[in-house]
Amino acid sequence: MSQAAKQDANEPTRTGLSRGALKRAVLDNLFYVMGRFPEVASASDRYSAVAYTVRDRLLERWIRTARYYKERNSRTVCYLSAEYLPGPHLLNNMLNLGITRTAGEVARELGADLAEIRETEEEPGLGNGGLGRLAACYMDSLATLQIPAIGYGIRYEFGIFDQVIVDGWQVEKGDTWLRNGNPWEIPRPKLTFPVGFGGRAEHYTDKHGVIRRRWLPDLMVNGVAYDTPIMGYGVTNGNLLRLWKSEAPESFNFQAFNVGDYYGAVHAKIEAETLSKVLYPNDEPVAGKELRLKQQYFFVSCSLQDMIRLQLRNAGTLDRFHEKYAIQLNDTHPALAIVELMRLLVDEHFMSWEQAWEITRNSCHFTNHTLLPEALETWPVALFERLLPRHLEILYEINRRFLDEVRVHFLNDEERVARMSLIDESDGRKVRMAHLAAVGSRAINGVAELHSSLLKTTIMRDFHDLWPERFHNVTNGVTPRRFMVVSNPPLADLISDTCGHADWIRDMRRLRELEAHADDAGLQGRWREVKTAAKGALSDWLGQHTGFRPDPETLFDVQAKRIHEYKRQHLNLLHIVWLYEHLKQNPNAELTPRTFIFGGKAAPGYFMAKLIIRLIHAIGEVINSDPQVNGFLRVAFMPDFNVKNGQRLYPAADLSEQISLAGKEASGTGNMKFAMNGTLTIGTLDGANIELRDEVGHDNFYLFGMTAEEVQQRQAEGYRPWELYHGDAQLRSAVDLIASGLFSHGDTELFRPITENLIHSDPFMVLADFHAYQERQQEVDRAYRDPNHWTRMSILNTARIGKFSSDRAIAEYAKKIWQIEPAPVELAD
Ligand code: GL2
Repeated sequence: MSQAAKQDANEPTRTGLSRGALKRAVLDNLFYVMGRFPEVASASDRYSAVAYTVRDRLLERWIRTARYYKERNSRTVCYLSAEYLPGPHLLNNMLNLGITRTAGEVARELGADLAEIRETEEEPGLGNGGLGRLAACYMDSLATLQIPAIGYGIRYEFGIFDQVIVDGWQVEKGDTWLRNGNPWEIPRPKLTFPVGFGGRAEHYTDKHGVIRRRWLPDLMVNGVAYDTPIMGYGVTNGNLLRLWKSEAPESFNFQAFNVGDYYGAVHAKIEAETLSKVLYPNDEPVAGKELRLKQQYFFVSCSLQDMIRLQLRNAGTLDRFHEKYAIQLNDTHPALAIVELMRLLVDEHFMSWEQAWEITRNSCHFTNHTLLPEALETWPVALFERLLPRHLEILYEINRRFLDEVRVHFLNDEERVARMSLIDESDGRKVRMAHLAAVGSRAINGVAELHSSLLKTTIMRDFHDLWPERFHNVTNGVTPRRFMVVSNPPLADLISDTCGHADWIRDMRRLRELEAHADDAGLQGRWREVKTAAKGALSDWLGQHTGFRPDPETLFDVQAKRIHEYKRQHLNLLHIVWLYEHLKQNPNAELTPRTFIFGGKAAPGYFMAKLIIRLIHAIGEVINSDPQVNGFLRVAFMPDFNVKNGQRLYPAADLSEQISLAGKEASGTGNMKFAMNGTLTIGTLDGANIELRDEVGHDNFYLFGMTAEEVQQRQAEGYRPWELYHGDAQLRSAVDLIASGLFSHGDTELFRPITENLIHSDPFMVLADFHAYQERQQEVDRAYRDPNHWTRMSILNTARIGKFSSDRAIAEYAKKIWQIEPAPVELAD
């Protein structure tokens, strides 16, 4: 070997992880990719240079993984989701590569600060809330558990809006997350698939003389792949998040242009590009908008065509498609996959109906995420037919065969047949997407035990009667990498120190080792220091962004989630108003000083939710400027609650509010993120709260309120909120104080929709649970005054939270639902 070659071999590789290699790569990227030198580089240039450095290292592992999976033709999970909320990538990727510390040192050597660099990162807000964030947690765990997986979705140009607060009102600002480029994605302009809309279906005779059916769409759109690598923690495996962007086919433009229809050409281009422009900002959506149906079909079709391409390349036939792929439908948004896969197999790959159905039904699995009737997707048949005429025919044929099966199973029960049909005939004809998803899937699951059992007895009851063996529960989980290690490094270090290892990050059950130290005064002291520091950091941030800096010595009582009446932010507010009155009347009352902190976006068209945000601010304005109560009571609102801001909140909270009406919140995942960070919960027996309370211990959880069963009973008896209002003086006076105009400069109209709704209809039974809530809050108040006791409970919450790791959830899916094994990739040859 020549001297030079020897020297090369000793040099750190281009993608080395040593300090020297990283430093050289950052400088190279700044120079060659950003075209800058350090003295003139902006924060955004520095961020990009560091991000490209990390990305190169991901790519090496990711490509190795892709090659390995291809060689083994590994069974692969295809997670189909209309939403992903991954949060900022940089620190999470550094953590997964194991270079956080070294990267921090390199940044310092280059005169930069990693904390400042991370602040400049825009997060991809490609989802609304829990459901989208769950998809991101599952991508993290799939890679960490070394399970081959592709996440398919839409590359929205505008994600969830940015929330700003103006005069106490939510104002939505367009989210331009791509304006500085996106170093994490790799565009694949050659990897595009055509997607049709509209037109008609017709018979034709093929070259063998067989009469077939085909679709002649009248609009074509292209889906272009954009790939983002998703690394596992501490492993070489890297999976793929493949998002589709819509574009107009080139030929379309030219055709129109040539006949002089310039406007037509441009219009067609715009229409095609509109498809992936914007995320619908409704969490648990109500509206049945045409563009949304188009988006759903668009991403589902691209994804299935991609899977078929890969399978044909690897196996040469589609006969064993279902052995290769486990498709997971994240709610009904991608349920069209069932019809589209049938169309592709039968019309385009000439498979028999029976074989195609066998493959489809053995490939798909369906997760339901909500029982709220208004969020169950249906589409008017007329709209469906106009956009997808051939799919409607296929859907009718699926339905015909399915209903025959129902008739044979339940003789003489036409009412049941009508209830189960894929078409709702009761109020205009509508396609029921949940029924389609159930009929076309091998497995159906809910996301917490209560939710899964309610599914079987309410909206999916008939399906459970028919196919009980298809029903499962997989309780949600969240990733400890992002929500502990990245969000709260001092807590992660303290835990590792106490346990003597960091293995809990991969095996969260090992957090139980903390239990033995829960009474240890040394640990308790350090635990409190970590919490207080996080509260200080949150206070500083709030001070900078809202002008109000809460006192970190007060109890931080946090409710952060989408604003929705069923989540009952207004129950929290009624309690605050009651406390305020109580303090005014009893200035010497013994009370723990508390700061109530809210965060969350309201759907732009959801009037009541927006008014609740206004009310939070209104109450805050009055209370925060009343010197009589200021030592004890304050209200803050964190604007623009998203993943990044969530990471500031979870470590800093003392108390987490999980107070939805029992039976309404399918699971909730914020509850888990708070508890991981040593936050105690006040909550109802709803969603995953029930399991969380069982895990952390009933003594370490503040339970209140009706059970789901009691709620049903109460509703059946006829719920009369006005009787509660008249019968409880404290409750009445809290509602009246809001109605009086005290919080609205004398305006008695502004909040009337809220107070009238509570008194006269109260669909989420706020008044019924008020008393129990208030009592439990008094207990919280007392308990917080005993720091050792409180800290012990806090430690035990973290110690016993292991079940709620998304690693556990994914391991359950792998075993119970997908029957898939890990495929570990080695880095070194
Ligand atoms: C949700 C549920 O409301 C929530 O309780 C659950 O934790 C998540 C994830 O399973 O799914 N359903 C839904 O439509 N959204 C949710 O957050 N948006």
